[in-house]
Amino acid sequence: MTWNDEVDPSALALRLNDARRERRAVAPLTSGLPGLAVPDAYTVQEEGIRLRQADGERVVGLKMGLTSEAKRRQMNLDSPVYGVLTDRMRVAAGGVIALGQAIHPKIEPEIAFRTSRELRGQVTRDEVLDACASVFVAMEILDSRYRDFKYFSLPDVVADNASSSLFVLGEVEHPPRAMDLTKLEMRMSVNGALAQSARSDAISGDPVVSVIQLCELLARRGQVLPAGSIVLAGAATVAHMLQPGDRVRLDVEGLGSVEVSAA
Ligand code: OOG
Repeated sequence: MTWNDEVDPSALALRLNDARRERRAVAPLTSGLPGLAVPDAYTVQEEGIRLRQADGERVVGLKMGLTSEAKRRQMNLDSPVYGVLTDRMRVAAGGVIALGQAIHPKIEPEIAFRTSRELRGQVTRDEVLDACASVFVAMEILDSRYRDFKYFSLPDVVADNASSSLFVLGEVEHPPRAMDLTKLEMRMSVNGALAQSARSDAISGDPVVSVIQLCELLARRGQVLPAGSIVLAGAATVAHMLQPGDRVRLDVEGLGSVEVSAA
């Protein structure tokens, strides 16, 4: 589609950024702009990140979304997307999430990587493992800026930074070749009761494949995965809607655990 003064990417990014800052849900962009395509939506996402950088936030990594069949079915969407993580989105392990700062937050069980070398374009599984210094347990807090957490197409979720809100990382980092990353049992409990569980191959068949896909998606935008990035590989299960008082814990076989509370 062609941008014009009425629907330029910065105006759309500003609309979503204001919604986030004011905790006010808005209509999906495609309800007014049915022609919005995925590449346009990434332009909106990039503009949105520029607004956050202008506000002093620093990019620390990327997140993959819709990498598991469970999530794709739940959201009725068919392909993986990425979003950007900033320093201000990080919650300390064991920390507290203030639900009043969000619109309708949900939490998901994840596996994360930290890169020590740049990755670009088409990469192999071995190249990803060589470029990742560590792998660890993580949870992502999603918070769509769209009304009722409802959007209807990939461009909507891409423009909204793949619904990302906050993330929490486990404190113990492991070498990525120390275990079979496709066979780890993941159990997320809320207030001591099991809420979601899956094996790590629910994430793209292999969480490393999420990183390969991320590099491909970035290459389409002429971008690379920088050294020193945190990468959230995508949720293994559907998300849990957070309620005040929730204490959420994720245990991943071989990787340890991480906890966060909601107030
Ligand atoms: C989209 C983001 C999904 C994941 O890990 O699958 C996601 C959404 O559910 O709104 O981050």
